[in-house]
Amino acid sequence: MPGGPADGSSAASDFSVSLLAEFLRLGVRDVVLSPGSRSQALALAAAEFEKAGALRLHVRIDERVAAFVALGLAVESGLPALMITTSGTAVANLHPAVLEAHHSGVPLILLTADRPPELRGIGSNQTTDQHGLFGTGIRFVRDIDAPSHGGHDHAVVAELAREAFAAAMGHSDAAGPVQLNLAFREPLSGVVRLPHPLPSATSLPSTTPLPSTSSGSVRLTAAPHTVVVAGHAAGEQAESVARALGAPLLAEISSGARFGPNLVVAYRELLNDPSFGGRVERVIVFGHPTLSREVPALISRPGVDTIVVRGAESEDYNPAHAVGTFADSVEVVGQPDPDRSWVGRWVQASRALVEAGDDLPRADAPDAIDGSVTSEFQRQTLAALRAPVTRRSLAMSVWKASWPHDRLVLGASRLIREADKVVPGKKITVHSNRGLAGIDGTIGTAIGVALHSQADEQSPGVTRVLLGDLALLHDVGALHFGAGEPRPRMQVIVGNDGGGTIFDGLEVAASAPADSFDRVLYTQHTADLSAIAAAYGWRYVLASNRGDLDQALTASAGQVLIEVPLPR
Ligand SMILES: Cc1ncc(C[n+]2csc(CCOP(=O)(O)OP(=O)(O)O)c2C)c(N)n1
Ligand SMILES: [Mg+2]
Repeated sequence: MPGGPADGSSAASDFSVSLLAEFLRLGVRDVVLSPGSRSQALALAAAEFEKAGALRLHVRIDERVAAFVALGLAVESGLPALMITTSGTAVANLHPAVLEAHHSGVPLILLTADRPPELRGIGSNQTTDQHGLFGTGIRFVRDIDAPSHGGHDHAVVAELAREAFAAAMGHSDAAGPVQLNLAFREPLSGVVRLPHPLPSATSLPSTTPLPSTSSGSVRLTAAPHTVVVAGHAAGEQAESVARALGAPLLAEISSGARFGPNLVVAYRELLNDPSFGGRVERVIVFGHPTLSREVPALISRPGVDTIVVRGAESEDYNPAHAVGTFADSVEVVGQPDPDRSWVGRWVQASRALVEAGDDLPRADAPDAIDGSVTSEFQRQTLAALRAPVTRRSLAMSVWKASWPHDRLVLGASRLIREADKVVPGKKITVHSNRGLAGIDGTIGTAIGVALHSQADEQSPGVTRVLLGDLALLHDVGALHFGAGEPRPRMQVIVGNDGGGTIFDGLEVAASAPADSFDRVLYTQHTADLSAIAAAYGWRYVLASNRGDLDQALTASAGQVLIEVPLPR
């Protein structure tokens, strides 16, 4: 240890142990890191804590992937993961996940290593202005000078960790990302001395958000022509409020409220119908609606009274600035709408619309009386299995294969919308990065979700990721697991239509020159997905028909990339 004390210790390592220990006391369990010199004290301390069984460590070479893994861990656990990086562009690579966490209210604690002040601003290698790099996308940032030989004050370090943890958890504001920019001087690491006993989360502060202030609480009574909208991450309360009001429930696929007797799957069509959407007078919104144009159009319509119940998001949902009331919480008082025909008509009309659009070839069961299997039935079954996969049948197959112990992560673009249009109610955990709806980081996020949901070795679940081909290519580096990294059970299901076909549905597809449109929007590719799978050690399945797809979806061991060819 050049320049260090004779006992091999270093101020950098002692400080790092103290800081990580305090985060462990606060309840943090997962640490994600990418390699680097300046951050070595934090990284080596994390490695020793992992060996001692005090935390789970996840190492990724790409900071962008690593930060999305941390985001997924936090989405699944409700607790911030620590994200450790070295200095320079490494820190900038955290930015996409930081912005997603900021907009969707997901806790994240960045520990970014830096050079001390005397080495900044003089052209030192790998040194930039890391304080303020994330601008307004961060809840809390502290620039901490390098720990020195004289030892650090444990109380000060503990207070720093507590402040960062509380800010990330949203104890006084919305939950989100925080940054501790930590300078380190030489020697950058030394002997790691873990505390005894090892820290554990005995004094864990509440991990649930603080109760909302009573001033922001709104009492709701049933009123005619009300609908409840459940956007992303709305949570189960949206469903219970819809039931208590006797109102139709327009629940997006990642709302956490897509179930129950009042669910209206075909909400887009019905909102466009004057005898349904045209009659709505009051809208109660939970979560962050992003998947349709119809919901914001409804709220923007004059005469519609909207109440938005605030969730984890950093911004209040307010299309056309037309929302009349924002509430921190709601309570339903009184009886449901006595006119059951309002909700009944929505639910029935939705069912009829979904059934009418059903493109699945049916193999009607043979007459159950004698159990005989007719050749006609066999023929129909075979035809159903051999039918090509459509976006709709892909969404339905993935949905049908998934159960409460599984996790489903949906990429941004067409497939989440297609799924949102058709899948029936089912209480399964669905995540999608809807804070900014980026096509980046989908696989990394899903790996974080999978790692946490399968942390208990008894957990039987599998995490399925359904995404487009460009979203896959964007985050292909997330498929890489370094030696010794835990590999969760995962199915990455890629609907491959050769490029970004969501743009085909926009007005520009008709107005722009076809060749230019293809070059700059569709962005065709011919990447060999089987070779990509092989390169990263994933199994590969080409599912060209519905039978192959259903078979692949039910074989849940290991890591598999399932390619589903789709027409443009
Ligand atoms: C990081 C990021 N870059 C660009 C976009 C804009 N964008 C939205 S959808 C899309 C194409 C997605 O293509 P693919 O994943 O193949 O899905 P498809 O539309 O073909 O179903 C793009 C580029 C985005 N949302 N996020
Ligand atoms: Mg595509």
